[in-house]
Amino acid sequence: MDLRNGLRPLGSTPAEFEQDLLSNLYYRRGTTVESASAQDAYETLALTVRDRLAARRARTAAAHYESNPRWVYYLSAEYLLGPQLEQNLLYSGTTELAPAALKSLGFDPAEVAALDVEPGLGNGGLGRLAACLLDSLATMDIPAVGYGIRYDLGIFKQQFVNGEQVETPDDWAFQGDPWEFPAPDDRHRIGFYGYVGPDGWVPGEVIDGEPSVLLVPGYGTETVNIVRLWRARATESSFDLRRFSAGQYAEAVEQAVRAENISKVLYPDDSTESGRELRLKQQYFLVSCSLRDIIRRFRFRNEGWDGFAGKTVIQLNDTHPTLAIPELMRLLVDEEKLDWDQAWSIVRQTFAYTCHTLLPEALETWPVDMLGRLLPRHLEIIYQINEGLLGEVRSRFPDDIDRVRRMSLIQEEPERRVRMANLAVTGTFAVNGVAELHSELLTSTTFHDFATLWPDRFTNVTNGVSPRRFVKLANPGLSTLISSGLGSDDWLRDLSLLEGLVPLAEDASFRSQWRSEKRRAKAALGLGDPGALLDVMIKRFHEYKRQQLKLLHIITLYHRLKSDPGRFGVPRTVLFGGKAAPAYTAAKSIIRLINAVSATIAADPVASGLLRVVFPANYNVTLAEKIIPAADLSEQISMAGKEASGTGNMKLALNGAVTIGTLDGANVEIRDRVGADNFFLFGLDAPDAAALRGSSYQPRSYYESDPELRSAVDAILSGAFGGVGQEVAQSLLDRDEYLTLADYRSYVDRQDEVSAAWKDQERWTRMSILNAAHSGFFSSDRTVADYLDRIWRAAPVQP
Ligand code: H53
Repeated sequence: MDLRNGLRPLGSTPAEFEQDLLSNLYYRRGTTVESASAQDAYETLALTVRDRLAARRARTAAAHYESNPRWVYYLSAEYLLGPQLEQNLLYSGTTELAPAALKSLGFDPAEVAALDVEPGLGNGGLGRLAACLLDSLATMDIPAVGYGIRYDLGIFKQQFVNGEQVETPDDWAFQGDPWEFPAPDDRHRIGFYGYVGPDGWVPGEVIDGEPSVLLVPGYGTETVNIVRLWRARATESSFDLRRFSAGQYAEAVEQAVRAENISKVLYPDDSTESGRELRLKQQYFLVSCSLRDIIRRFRFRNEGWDGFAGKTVIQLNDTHPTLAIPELMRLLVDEEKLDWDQAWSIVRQTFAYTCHTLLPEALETWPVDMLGRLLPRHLEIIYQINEGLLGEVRSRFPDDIDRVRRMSLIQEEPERRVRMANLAVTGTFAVNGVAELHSELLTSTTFHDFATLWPDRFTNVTNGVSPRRFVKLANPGLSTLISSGLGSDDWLRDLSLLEGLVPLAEDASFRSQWRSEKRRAKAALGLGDPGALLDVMIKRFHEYKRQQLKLLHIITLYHRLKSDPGRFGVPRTVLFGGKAAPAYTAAKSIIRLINAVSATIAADPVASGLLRVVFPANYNVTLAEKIIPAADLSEQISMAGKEASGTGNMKLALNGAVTIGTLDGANVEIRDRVGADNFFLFGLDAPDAAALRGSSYQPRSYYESDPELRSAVDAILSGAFGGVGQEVAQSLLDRDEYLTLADYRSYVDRQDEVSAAWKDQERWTRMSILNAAHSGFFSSDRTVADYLDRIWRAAPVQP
């Protein structure tokens, strides 16, 4: 069947688009213009736009079928795709057509657009990275599928009640999701629990995984790839009619509810291990459904197993999908009857693993008991993999018992647990960190033993971000200016072309237009004085990221305003955005204290117009797209050696924010590229920070010897900010795990230089332009190119 010739082309004139809208409104929404609600109009628009992408999808699928290519499969427990409407309008070339057609049918385009809900199926950087990589894979015509979970409830909504974070559920698809295609016929049956009998695993519970497909269009190309998100469904037999008839209504659906709970909620913990069985179930559910699907797709054009690893690379996004390794072993050995060695060789050639952290507490481990109960056969397989691993270690390093203990897939003390990161390294052909520094630290610390045993397995792929979403869509004004400066919009597909802006930094009229765009973005945020420096810290709340350091700086500025105004600097608006994991008490205390400091400063006439702290609730991709274009200063102030990469740092630099930061994660590479003169560096580097942590660090000595630091901490302790947050100051004095006090002086002094630089607006604008000009490297297209070159080795297929 040749789909290329079989499809009626969809309209491309305004009249035709309007016709398509109308027909969707009648035939698929079942209503009329006169009686349509804004929601009807939104869903109709989404269907009309989706149709255009679906036509391209059909052509893409046909081309893929014909060429039987090598596939990239991305397995991720999280995707933060961001709002879909604007992106899909842009990628389908209907950004102008759509609002015109809506208007002429009597709808208000702005009201309709406001109904687009972002699917918040991720926590932070890792989930957003997955979305940027999918965008780039499609843009670069790489045959790829993303696999994930279609959580009913995404990342919680954040509200502030008396300054405290309160979480409410995010029922994002309550009205339905017009962008997805449910595919109930592609269900797979998944087992849990049970026992291992003579013929293999006999599960004690089964559920169905049902996929929904979301379209992932490429920019400036025909390709439309897909992401498949699995939803847990009870099997037909799980409704207990007998109990229902007996009036036991809750009991009758109990089994079904338990089954469907698996895809109920995204776990809102970021970089910490939750240790809950339901999360382990989710992980197995994701990998088992996805592997069956991958094998099904392989079978379309291929037979046997010899060609599998040649046609398939499966990227594991962090350890969350690591159970894919024993699961593929089980499928090959138990179901396909391959011998162990052949199966292991296929597995080892198929998987690759990206590690996203350096925090030891974020490296997942699961209790052996729990894993063995939930997945008895997988535990056996893990033991067998471990035997092979430890055999290799013993033969390379005879009598090195300590090394064997460290590298084992099983941690013995204080409780027996399976180390998922060790399993991921053992079962893959490539392991990468996400920034140069991070990858170096992985091989020198976290995975040092493994890097000694298998040095060739380790590599780096520095993260990147989509310039389509984070420049073009988020910042249309600046995008137009960049295109006019460069003479074309080719930079959207080759971000290295931004280097062409370098000479324009010396052009006064270009600088003035650049400043106008910043001011316009600030005005759109509604932050009052657009002349004030907008100082932005947007990211998850975590002590290692050190929002508390920013807070000490704010309090210091406030104290200077009151007692030493000559040292204050320039008018500033400090903007925070971010959520704390619901169970992370210390991070929630910091949020509460920020809101309290904000209120105290707002109520003080001395500060008015000079210093403001704003903290809009519920930071998400939608809000990020509004904040990033407006930012002047980007806060990347984590303790060196803790942030794996960061990607907000890249988005902000690309939009002309100047960074104040430590030598951590990708900050190092940003500074190398934009130049030391255009970056405000402060603080201990990773080796010095590690050394100080390793010695007997005395936070109190910094407090005692620095009067400004002392008065900032004392103010919190004395209850000067609504009487809250004392525990934040106390923990800084007592422990200060992330060296906040050690870096305080260097940070505050650097901030004084920021203020001085801001006073010279021409100088600042030059720095801002140069930041954007030299940040082309941080495109996720380059990231994908590096993955292709170092790990994936897949080639483009053009529809
Ligand atoms: O992944 C980002 C990094 C960032 C890192 C983050 C991350 C998560 O969002 C969740 C779990 C995890 O282990 C790491 O913290 O530094 O930029 C994408 O690589």
